[in-house]
Amino acid sequence: MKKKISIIGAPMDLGQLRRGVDMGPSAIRYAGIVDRLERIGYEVHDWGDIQIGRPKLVTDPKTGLRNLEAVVNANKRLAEKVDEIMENGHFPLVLGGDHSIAIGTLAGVSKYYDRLGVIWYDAHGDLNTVETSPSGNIHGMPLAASLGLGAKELVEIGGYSPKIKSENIVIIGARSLDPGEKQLIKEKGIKVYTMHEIDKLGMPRVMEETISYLKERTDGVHLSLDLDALDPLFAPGVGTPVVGGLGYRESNLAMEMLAESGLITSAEFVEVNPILDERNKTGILAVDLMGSLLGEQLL
Ligand code: HAR
Ligand code: MN
Ligand code: MN
Ligand code: MN
Repeated sequence: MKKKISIIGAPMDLGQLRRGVDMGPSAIRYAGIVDRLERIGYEVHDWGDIQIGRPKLVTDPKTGLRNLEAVVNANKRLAEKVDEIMENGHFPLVLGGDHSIAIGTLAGVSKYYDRLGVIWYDAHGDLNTVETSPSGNIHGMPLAASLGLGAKELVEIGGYSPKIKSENIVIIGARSLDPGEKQLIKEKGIKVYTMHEIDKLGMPRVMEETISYLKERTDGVHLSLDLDALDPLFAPGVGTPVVGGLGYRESNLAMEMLAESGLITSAEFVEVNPILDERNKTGILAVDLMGSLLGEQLL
């Protein structure tokens, strides 16, 4: 694990319809992320937030895509910043923002690896394209875009594609997949632990399998953690909650096992929406998970 962490905020709420997730980075900082990581022993650099602006909300009448241009522009800026963090040899920790920002994060990170792995910890697959999306919301598309599928403006962010290969992805926590996403998962043979498998195997086994699967085939692993992977009981401050989700300890254990593995080389925490939250419960949870991921010891 690198000793220096650089935090970058992406206050993006244009990849979906509910305002407020742009305040996610503030809520996570307010919950004490910098102190928390410094106490573990890291040198922490907070790079502040990328500029998103306040563009007029638009839906493309032909494709149904929402706010495409603004999402693309913000992701290009994020990709540049993440690239700079990588260039400096720091561990990039990206704070969302809705999940559309993963396109920019991966664009910034992936060029530093030949075989980047991704753990997608999420209730959703985020594998929609223009054709399969039920909503036109880009936060339902970042994993597909990173595979090189979907609107070319999204796919080409960072100037290269694809960022990742389907065999280097593990999705954990899925329980709300659209028909087109299910088809794509089968077609590409993407490794998915749905809630069903997690219930059956238990989180320790799921993480052991995930870690050994990625260890043998990748040269770096990005963790993209959508707070809606957790049950809304623990993470009420998200835009698209889905009941029957992962537990508080279960998720901390997953992060602790990742810390022990030394596998993770970059991370992002997304979809924290303080407007929908209860006393920053979800922001505080996010910081707890980051502490576990980055090696905080209980004893
Ligand atoms: N699958 C749905 C869509 O494409 C819902 C998107 C999911 N919301 C998220 N992403 N928070 O994980 O619109
Ligand atoms: Mn997501
Ligand atoms: Mn690469
Ligand atoms: Mn989600």
